Amino acid sequence: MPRTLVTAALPYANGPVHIGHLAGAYIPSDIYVRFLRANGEDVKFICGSDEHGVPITLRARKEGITPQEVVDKYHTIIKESFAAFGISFDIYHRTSEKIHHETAAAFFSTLYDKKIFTEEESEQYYDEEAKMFLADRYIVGTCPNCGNTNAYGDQCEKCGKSLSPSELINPHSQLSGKPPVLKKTKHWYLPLDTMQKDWLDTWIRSHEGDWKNNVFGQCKSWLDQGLQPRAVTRDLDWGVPVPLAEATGKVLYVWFDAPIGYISATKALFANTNDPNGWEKYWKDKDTRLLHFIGKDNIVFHCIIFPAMLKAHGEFILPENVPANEFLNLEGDKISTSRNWAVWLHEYLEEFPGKQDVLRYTLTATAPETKDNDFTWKDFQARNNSELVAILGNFVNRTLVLTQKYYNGKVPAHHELKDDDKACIQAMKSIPEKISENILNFRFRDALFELMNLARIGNKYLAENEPWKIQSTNPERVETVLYISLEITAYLAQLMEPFLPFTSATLLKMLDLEPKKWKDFLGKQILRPGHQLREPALLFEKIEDAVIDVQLQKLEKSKAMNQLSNATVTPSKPSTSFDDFQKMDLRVGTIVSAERVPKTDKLLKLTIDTGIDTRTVVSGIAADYSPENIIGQQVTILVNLEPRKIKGIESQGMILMAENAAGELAFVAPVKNMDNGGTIR
Ligand code: B3M
Ligand code: ZN
Repeated sequence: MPRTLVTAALPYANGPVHIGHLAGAYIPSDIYVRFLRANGEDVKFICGSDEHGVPITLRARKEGITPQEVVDKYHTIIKESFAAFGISFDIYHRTSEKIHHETAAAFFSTLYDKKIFTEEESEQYYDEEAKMFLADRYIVGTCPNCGNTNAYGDQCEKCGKSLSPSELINPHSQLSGKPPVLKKTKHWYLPLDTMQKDWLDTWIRSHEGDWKNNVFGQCKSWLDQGLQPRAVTRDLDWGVPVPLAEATGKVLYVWFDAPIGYISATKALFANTNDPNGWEKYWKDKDTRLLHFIGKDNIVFHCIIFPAMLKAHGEFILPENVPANEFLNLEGDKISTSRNWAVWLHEYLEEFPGKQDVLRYTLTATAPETKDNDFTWKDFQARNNSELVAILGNFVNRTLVLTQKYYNGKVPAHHELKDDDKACIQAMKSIPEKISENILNFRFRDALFELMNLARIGNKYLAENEPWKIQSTNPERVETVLYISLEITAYLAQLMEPFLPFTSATLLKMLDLEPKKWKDFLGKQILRPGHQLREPALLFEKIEDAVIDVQLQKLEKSKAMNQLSNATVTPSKPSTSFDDFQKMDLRVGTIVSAERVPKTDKLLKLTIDTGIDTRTVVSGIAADYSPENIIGQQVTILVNLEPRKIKGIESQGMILMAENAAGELAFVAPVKNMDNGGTIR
C-alpha cells in the first residue's frame, strides 16, 4: 500500500496566523490528507511551530519578555486556530521541544562527521557594548531609498527595499544604540555549489513537468544563477546550540533546524506508542511519498536546501513533490502583519462562530494555486450566499424537507428510471473520479468546483422535475425523484468531507450515516429505501451586508492607522529660551461642565476648575469630544493667557491638546489624578 508523509510549513511562533497561511499551505494539505484517509491510505500529517530565529528574539525584546514566553504564547494561539478550522494534523509539534533539539543537533553532527560542511571565517557586525554579534535585523539605520530612519539591516519595511547593513545610513545596534563594528567569526556552510554540480541540478530538473510550474520555475531560476554555499550556523543565543566544543554562543540557522522539525515531529508522533521506531518508515523507506505543502516564499528551502541536507545525511528520502501556493492578497493589497492588513483566524472564529467551512470554502475556491489571488469580503459573501446557500444548501434542504413532508423522513424506493435520473446516477460516478484526479494533482479549486457541480446537477434536477407540484398527480414519480435527490445528497455528504468537514459531519448526522471510505460507496447505492432520516436543519445561512461592512470598516481602520504612522511629523520650531518657557503658567485643571457653542461645529464652552478659580474656556474640540463625555476630565490649562472673545464668549485661558497627523485630538493630562492647580513645568 502506498505510504504518504504530508508536511505543512511550520509557522513562526511570533504572531497569530491569518487567511494567507490557511490558503497557502494548511487548507490544501488538509484536503489532500483527508482525501487520502477517505481512501484508506496510510498517511501522516505533520506540522508544528517554528520557534527559533531572530524575529522571535526581537519580539521578546520589544515586549519585555523572554523568547520562550513569546513562543509559548503564539504556539498556543496558532495550535488552537488550526484545530478550530479542522486542520487535521496527526501532530502539531514545536521546535523548542527537547526531541527536536536532539534530532537537529544529531543531524548537524552527522553532516559534520561526514565532512560535508566547509568552514569559513567572515566578518560580521558586532555590538561591542552588548558583546553580541548582530543579525541584520538587529541593525537599524536610515533607508538610502526612502529616508525612513527605522529601516532594518535586511529590509526597509516602509518602502519594501531589501538592504544589507552596509547600505544603511547611520547604522546602529538595536541593543546598545552604538554603531556596529566588524568582527571575525567562524561558521559552517552547506556547499550547495558543489552539490548542484554533483546531483542537485539533475534531480531538480528531473521534476520539470511534474512539479507545479510556479515551483519549478523558481527552482530553475536559482539553479540558473548558480547556487552558493549557505551558512547553517549563526551567532545568536536562541536556537539549537551547535554541537561542537568550538562553537559556544552559536546556534543552528533557523532554516537548518526548522525542516528537521518535520522529522522530530514524526518521531514525537510515535514516541509514546508501542512502535517508537514507527516514524522511520515515513522518512527512510523508498516507498514513502514525501510531500511538503508550503507558501511560495519557502520554495528554495524545501526544494533545494532541505533536500540537499537530507541527501547529504544519507538515510532519508527526498520530497516527491512540493505543491507550493502563491500568495493570497487581501482586498487588493499584500497581507501584512506590521500593517495589520490581514484577517486573523482567531478573530474570524470569534466573529463568525461556526462558520469555519465558509472560510475553508472561499479560500479553496480562490486559492492562489497558480498565481497570486485576492480575498475580498464581497467575494466571501457572494460565495456564501450564491454558492453555499443558494446551490448546495438549497438543494439539500429542499430534498430533506420534502422527504420529511411526504414520507416522514423515510427514504422512498425508486421506480422506472428516466434519462434524467440516469444522468444523475452517471454524475455520481463521474464526478468523484474528477474530484480525485484533481486532488491528486493538487488542483483543489477544480476539485471543489466538481463537488459543487454535483450539487448544481441536483438543484437543476429538482427544479426541472418540480416534485412539489406533482405529488398528488404522480406520487410514484415523486418517489423516484426524491430517491435520486437523496442519493445525491448522501454522495455530497461523503464527498465534501475533505473540503467542508464540519458541514459533512452535520449532514451525515441528518442522514443518519457514518463517514465511509470512498471505495465502499463509489459506484454503489448509499441509501436503502426505508432508511429513516433525522430532522433536517439549514446547512448555511445568508450573510448580510451589515456583517460584511463591519469587516470592511475594520480594514479601513487599519488603513487609517497606517497612514497615520507613515505620516511625516511636522518639523520642530526654532529654539526658545528657558525664560520664555517659564513665562507660561501651566496648571492642572478639571472640566466641571461643558456645552456646545451654538451655531458652531467645533467649539465647546468649558468650565474649568483651575485650583485658583473656576473659569470659562472656549475650546475647539467638539469634533473629537462630546460635552457629556468629558465632565471630570483633567486637563492642562494655560492660565495666564490673555483673555479673548470667541463667538461672543470670553475665553479665559487655553487647554492643551495633543494632535496627530490626522487631526485627531487628545487631552494632555497628568497620568495620575492630581489636585487642581498643580503646576506643570
Ligand atoms: N517558519 C517560514 C514561514 O512561516 C517558516 C517555515 C518553516 S518550514 C520548515 O513562512
Ligand atoms: Zn525605505
